[in-house]
Amino acid sequence: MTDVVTYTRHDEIAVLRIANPPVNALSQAVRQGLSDAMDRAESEDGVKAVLIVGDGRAFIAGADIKEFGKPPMEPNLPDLCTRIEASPLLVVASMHGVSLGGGLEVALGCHYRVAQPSARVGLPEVHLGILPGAGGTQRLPRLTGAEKAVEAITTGRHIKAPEALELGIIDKIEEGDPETVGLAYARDLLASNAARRPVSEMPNPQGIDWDATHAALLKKGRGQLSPATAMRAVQAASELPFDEGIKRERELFMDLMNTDQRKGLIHAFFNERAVSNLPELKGVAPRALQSIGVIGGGTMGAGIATACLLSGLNVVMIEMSDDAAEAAKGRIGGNLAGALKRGKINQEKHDNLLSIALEVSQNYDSLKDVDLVIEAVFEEMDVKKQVFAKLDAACKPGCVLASNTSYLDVNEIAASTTRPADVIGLHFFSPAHVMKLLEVVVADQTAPDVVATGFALGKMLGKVAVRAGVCDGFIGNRILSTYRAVAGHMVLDGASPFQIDDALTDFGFAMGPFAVADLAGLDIGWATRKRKAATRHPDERVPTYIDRLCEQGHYGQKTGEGYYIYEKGKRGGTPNPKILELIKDEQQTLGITPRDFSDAEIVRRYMCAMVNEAAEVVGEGIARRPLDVDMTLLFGYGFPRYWGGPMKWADIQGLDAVLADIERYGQEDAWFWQPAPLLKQLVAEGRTFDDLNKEAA
Ligand code: 3H9
Repeated sequence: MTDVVTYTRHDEIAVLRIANPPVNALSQAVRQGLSDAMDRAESEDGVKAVLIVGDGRAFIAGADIKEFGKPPMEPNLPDLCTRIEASPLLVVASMHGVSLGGGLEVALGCHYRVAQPSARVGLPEVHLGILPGAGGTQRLPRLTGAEKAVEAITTGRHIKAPEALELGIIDKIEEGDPETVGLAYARDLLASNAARRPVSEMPNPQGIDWDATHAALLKKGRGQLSPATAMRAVQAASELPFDEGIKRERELFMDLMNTDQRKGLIHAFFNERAVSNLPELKGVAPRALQSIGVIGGGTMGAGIATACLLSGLNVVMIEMSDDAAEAAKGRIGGNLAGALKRGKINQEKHDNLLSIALEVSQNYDSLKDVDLVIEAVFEEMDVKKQVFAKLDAACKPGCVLASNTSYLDVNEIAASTTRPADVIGLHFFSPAHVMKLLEVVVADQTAPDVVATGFALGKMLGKVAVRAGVCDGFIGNRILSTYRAVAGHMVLDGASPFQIDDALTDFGFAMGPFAVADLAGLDIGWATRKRKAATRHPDERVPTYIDRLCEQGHYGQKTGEGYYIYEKGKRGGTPNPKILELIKDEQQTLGITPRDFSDAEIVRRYMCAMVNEAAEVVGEGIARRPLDVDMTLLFGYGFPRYWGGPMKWADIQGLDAVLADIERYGQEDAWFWQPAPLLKQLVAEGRTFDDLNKEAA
């Protein structure tokens, strides 16, 4: 036996307790321990039943994801589940916290399942790019029917105990200490002579329209393979005897295990957690946070205030006039009404947040007690400096002064106060109560405990917080402006914006860059082009055809016309034929003969531009690690999670191949395609971005 599984006897019942913190993942030692303990229970006189329980906060959170990609170690999990189910003893699982993936599969290998009312179960493997590979796709549908199993397995959602009971996944709900509850249940079962009840012996579930479901899942997954493949495994449960179904599940599991998508999704899983774990903050305590000031109640400020209120923080919002204050209250009220509608809060909480936790004031003195204040006013340096001067005068010593600027120099803002060590950038993404990304922008003089406070706030708000240094656009917007630029170059050279958008959504992006531009408002890019015109390098290629559309007052979705035409009441837009005419005019003026682009070339150029700029950002220390870039793009820019992020994508392609393409593109446009020194260095040393992540850990 191993020390992560303990064995105790309670008369006729052997209790197998798993203690593998933090979440009882099924490492080799746990699998071996369970297998040995089953042997022992079966060999000891007088044992009639086995009870499996988990120690700490969960029953079992699944297979040990850290073992993926390493050589397999016996006993494997599918065999362990079969072995448990085949036991002549009565086997019971008592579940608390989460039972996920292989954890639920172990429970499904047991003959009976009892759970705490607060327990949650699920098969979330598709989010890791794989499928339930220890019998889950064969046993779950025998309990729930095929349709419900397909839904649960392809969404990977957590199912609360009452619903799990209704679906037949568990047999009983009972509150109390899991071991006590499990023992009582096992005793009752023994007393009533309950028979062993192997799920594998239950009838095959009825079939559904598999091909239609498969096609729908592929479409919904935007190229993600695991949900549609997992469905094929459930199909096997319906059509094949159990043993053959298990074999089919194994084949499909191994197919997915060998995909790049699996590597990308597991990279995302671990780095979503690692990103907020900064070595520099070890041992640094954040400042206390109870009340937050928000300056400006526009869409961004109202979103930030909503996020803070929903996380239990008090908010003092500053607006400039009665009308603006009313409008801000209305926006926050609208956001909270949405949370109420979605069941995130109840009516009483909703009312309290609006009437007690929120104060809207026109007087900066109202900020005298807040612990942190976030400025979300107009994006202009002079305006920001005026606000920070007022904050400097009004806020208590130790209050953190944050700017939500998306590209302005936080050092300059900090220098306009008497306390630059307390100043930081907290860059939220709109809508701020929904979007997960928070860039924590650290200026030259920001104190370590202020950085720690930025991360603590991110955690309280349920955000993925990423450390960024100061530069124009920080991590995300700086990289965005580069890959946005290459899309513009491809349009000038002959690819249509619509082909580019389609190629990139096929690659897995939530939206293409031109549909995004329409959503954000074409006037924003227009203003930036005008602002930067005077300082632009003569070799920089900047398309101006879209300015013609802006001059006519067409700014994208908000005016009904942009790259696409938007009809009221319809979702999405249809390509605007005017755009192609405007592009043709510009090509003629510039003497460009348009050429064809394949979708693959479009994606390659777009991604190479993104990776090259990202390598600059890491090389300059704006992002400390490649993983910081990956998480920024995943959580703020709609980058497909199953690629893990642009740096992971580049590692998978091979950095030498990416560099070779950048150098080749550089023969056409040497100004734009300058290989990043870090990329060249890594290729020369035969290292990857992931090597840098590991070195920084
Ligand atoms: C599977 O089961 C395959 C089988 O079907 C077939 C096999 C043949 N392994 O998230 P947290 C770590 S696939 C290893 O911060 P929370 C996590 O990295 C698996 N480590 O806490 C973190 O480490 P650190 C299917 C794991 O309370 C720490 O635990 N199961 C695993 O917010 C705390 O995690 C899943 O996909 C694991 N399985 O959430 C479940 N799980 O402290 C994945 C967690 O060093 N896990 N860790 O950063 C989760 O969804 C959440 O972690 C959970 C806890 C809900 C459990």
